[in-house]
Amino acid sequence: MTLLDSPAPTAPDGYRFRTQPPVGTPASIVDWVEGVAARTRPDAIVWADGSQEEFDALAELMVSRGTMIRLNPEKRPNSYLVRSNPADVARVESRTFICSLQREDAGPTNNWVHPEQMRDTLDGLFDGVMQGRTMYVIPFSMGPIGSPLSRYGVQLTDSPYVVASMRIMTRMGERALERITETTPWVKAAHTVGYPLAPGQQDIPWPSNELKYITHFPESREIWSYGSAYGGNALLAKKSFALRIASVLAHDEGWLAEHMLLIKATNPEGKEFHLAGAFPSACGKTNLAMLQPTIPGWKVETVGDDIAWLGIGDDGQLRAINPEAGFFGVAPGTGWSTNAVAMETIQSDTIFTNVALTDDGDVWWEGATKEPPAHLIDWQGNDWTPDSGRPAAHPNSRFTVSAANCPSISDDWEDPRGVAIDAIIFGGRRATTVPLVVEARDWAHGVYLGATVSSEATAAAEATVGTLRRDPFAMAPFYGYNAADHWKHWLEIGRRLRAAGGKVPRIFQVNWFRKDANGKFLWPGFGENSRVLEWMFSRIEGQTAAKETPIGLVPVDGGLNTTGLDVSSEALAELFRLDTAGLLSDAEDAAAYFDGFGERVPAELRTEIAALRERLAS
Ligand code: OXD
Ligand code: MN
Repeated sequence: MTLLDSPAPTAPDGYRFRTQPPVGTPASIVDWVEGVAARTRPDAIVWADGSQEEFDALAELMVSRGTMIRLNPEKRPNSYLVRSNPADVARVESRTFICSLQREDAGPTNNWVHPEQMRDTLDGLFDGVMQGRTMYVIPFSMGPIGSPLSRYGVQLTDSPYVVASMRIMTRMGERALERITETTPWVKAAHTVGYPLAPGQQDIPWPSNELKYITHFPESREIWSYGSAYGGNALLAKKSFALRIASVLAHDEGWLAEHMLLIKATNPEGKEFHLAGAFPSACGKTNLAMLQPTIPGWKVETVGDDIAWLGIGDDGQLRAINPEAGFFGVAPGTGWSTNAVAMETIQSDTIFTNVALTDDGDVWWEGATKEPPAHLIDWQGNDWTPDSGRPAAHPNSRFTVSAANCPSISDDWEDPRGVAIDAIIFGGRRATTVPLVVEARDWAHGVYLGATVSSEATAAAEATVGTLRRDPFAMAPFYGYNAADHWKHWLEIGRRLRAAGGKVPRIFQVNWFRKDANGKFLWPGFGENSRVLEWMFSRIEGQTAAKETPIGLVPVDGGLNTTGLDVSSEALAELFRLDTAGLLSDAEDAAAYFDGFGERVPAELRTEIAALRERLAS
């Protein structure tokens, strides 16, 4: 019996999974699946078709194994809670590798191991690793089915949780497989939880392995992931494909794969603008993607919350798609007062991971409501009360939900041509020095702002508190190649955009997180950020002048709409205060950071630093 004739696992409700490749499946896929199966030796193979029936059967299977808890259908229809192993709760950057042939091609932001050495390691780890389990085959499309900007992949996994999550996060199954022909390029993504089962061995709710490897082979466009079932470690379409591997494809093919949200803003006259924004993790990206403006007449709608693929369209415009189909959002801090749109999005059809369970079968996390419930079961399955002295939900607990569930989803979010970008913004988390908003002087200056995105290190980050953590283009953990080559690529895209004759997007830097001397935030953020968007779009429309400063263009006095805003004039002044000493020290820090990339740093960016220092000094 070949593996492809293996017995099918049967779900508790009697659903029969598909165990044969659909007619017309390219031989390249069948051969690869058989090859991986021969190494990993699963008990069965399932070809995911992406149907609702299949999702329901997987959920049923996981409920019966204790992996999932079905939430109260009256409170949270079609929704589930999953608790991970406490040692498997986040992306593990220290175990993430870019295995390019040359170390320099991975660059200083990445862990590097030679591909041959990594393949030796993986050969050992993957040998028989799926014994006792089912291997699921997940063909998927990143980007709307049929968009010229979309790309394809096939993930193999022994985790039904990953299959269910991939159905929410990507367009997967039959409709994706139909698009892959013998000549369509597709990315290989192999994943295992690293927990084989001996005959008769009882499974556990969240199988994983202490040892983890999240590995990428940029030259052969492959991803191999071992030992984790959580988030970006395991949903390989997201950070591993749509950013790390796609950044390499984009570099080679002349487009951009970016860690950016996408929104459409409509002004009171009905004019639409599209904006792409890069923010490091934990800088309020989901909130901006689902922003509800406080200024009258404005509307903001969601195109994407995490990743954007951008290319120059036939019309010479920079156009962007959201390659994902769902949101994998951080739950804590999401509440009716901070992000009502997200709260509405997750009212049903959501998988929650590592949040707390209420006594009536619903979910809760810190920030969901002002007052915590009197009793909960925490993310580790233990009794919890407000006096417990520990969070009820894990700080990185998540909701996984389809973007189509989002009440603010934009009508053009699946436009196969992509949306035409008017503005690009770069944000970090800076308590000092960086003003609320600055417009770049030109494209090269904008690329400099992108390459130098920074946040003060917090106690949670692996750096000395008070020092700057550089996160160029918010891509530091997600580059598939040398970051300095990415900056060069951005400069090149700028030249091509100018040559194409379309409108070139304006570039802005924002900082919602500046604090006063007492450590209090100067800017209220959330819906009030719409005032900053309004200023950007009035700049684009040529409706408002700006003030030249050594670091770029800022609003003239009264240029930012403050009607109805509860911020003192002193706080406003402080939000835009030019701290020359701090800015000079930032420039020194940026120069030192660039030195780490040596010769690969584009000369234009060195020139930007020199010119900035000169302007600041004079
Ligand atoms: C994310 C991240 O989870 O950027 O999106 O870490
Ligand atoms: Mn992200």
